[in-house]
Amino acid sequence: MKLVRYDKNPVLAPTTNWWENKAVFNCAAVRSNGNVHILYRAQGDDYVSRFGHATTQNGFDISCREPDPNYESVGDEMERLGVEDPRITKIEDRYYITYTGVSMYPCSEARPSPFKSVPWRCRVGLLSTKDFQTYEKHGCILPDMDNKDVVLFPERIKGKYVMMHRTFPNIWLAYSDDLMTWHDHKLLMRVQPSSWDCDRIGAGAPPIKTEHGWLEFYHGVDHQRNYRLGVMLLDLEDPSKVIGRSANPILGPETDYEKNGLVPNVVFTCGVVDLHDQYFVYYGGADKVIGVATMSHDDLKKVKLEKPV
Ligand code: BMA
Repeated sequence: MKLVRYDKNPVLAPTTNWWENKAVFNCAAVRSNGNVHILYRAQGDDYVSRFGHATTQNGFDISCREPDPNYESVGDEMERLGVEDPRITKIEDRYYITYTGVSMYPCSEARPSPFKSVPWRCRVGLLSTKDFQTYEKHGCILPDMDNKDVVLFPERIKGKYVMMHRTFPNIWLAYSDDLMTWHDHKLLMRVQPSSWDCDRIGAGAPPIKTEHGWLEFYHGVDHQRNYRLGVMLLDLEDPSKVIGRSANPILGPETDYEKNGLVPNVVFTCGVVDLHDQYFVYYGGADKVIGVATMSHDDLKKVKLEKPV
């Protein structure tokens, strides 16, 4: 069972605006008052990532798109190369946005990176908003730790806030009383040897509560650097118990806009919306454009799940 691409993809592409003329990709998505808000990562002439904002009413066609960045990080050394890959979770009456703040370690303190190249420093930040116009910056929530792919669960579980994060190359859980200080880090799922998600995995969209468990759309990467999407289901009461994960990917790079862009062969989601009994999966194609693909609730139940090793 696979996601079905919208036939008019991509739904968002670079414009001639200087801050988003190279790439628009990896967007958060959330429903609010009859709209889907899309907060996307944009790169322009300076290759610094900022967030752009667009809305859609039917989930497919863009109804509004702001001409200026909706959010940019100013004056924060830890985010001097920008803010990437936003994920939105509505908790009570606020939208919380987790994202990756990117900079470089000073050469004098650079530590070996897994890719033996630029010593990127990736910190996870937290913002919140009620209206996608004004933002409160809460700061770094995993200090002193290179990390990314953080998603928040939409409600407390057994009294605690819960997040998924990615300590390379696996997906972990952590718990908090206040969304700022995180503890009890616990390995949730490892890469699966010889599988589509053998090299690294990361959470995609914030988990969605279903009668069968927490539904998580995640990305998996193989040794050829193909980024694909799959799902996992976690126990509702104890999300550290994985009920199952996709035996096969539900979306992989097949079209031209998924194979050819700034980074080839990438489909990468940060936002999924439940609309008209369908999951609308918004995803970056080859780190350059945004597409949407859907799956009905009934079809999702047919996705072959297996126990992780
Ligand atoms: C990941 C993130 C994503 C990107 C992906 C593929 O590490 O940086 O923003 O889409 O790599 O390049």
